[in-house]
Amino acid sequence: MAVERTLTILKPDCVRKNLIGEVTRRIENAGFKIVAMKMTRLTETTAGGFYAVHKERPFFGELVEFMSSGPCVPMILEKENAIADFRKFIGATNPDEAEEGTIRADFADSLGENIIHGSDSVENGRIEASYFFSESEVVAVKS
Ligand code: FUP
Repeated sequence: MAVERTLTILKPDCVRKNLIGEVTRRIENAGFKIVAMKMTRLTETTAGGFYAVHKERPFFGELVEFMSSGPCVPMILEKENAIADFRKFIGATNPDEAEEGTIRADFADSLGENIIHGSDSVENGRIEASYFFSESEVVAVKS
């Protein structure tokens, strides 16, 4: 299987609930290598840009408001089959539908505030990673 990269964001609810450490520990224990990481705060404009694909959807306004409501922690993660494995690890978008033991099942309150993001394809992962990180901020990590 190919080594892939995925872009995750520990969303503002994750930060507010003091879950950065717990979620990061689980990410590392699941075998994902963190190759870039920072804390930042999106503005309504940058949050809207990140989720531009959803701009015609009825939930877009709330999504932008939530994603810019406080600091978040984006990371680039590397692992074999990272895209699919990470989506499985975080669980379904709606925490009510997320499998037991996943991040969203364990920690998310609602569909709108669901703790964590994970890229849905290698190509989108690349685009999303470049939204937060320059090349010089991505490090080579030995396994
Ligand atoms: P995901 O790929 O799991 O992050 O889910 P989507 O790209 O479909 O949605 C992005 C974010 O929009 C979700 F994390 C939460 C929000 N959303 C809603 O608030 N309502 C919806 O019906 C769908 C998504």
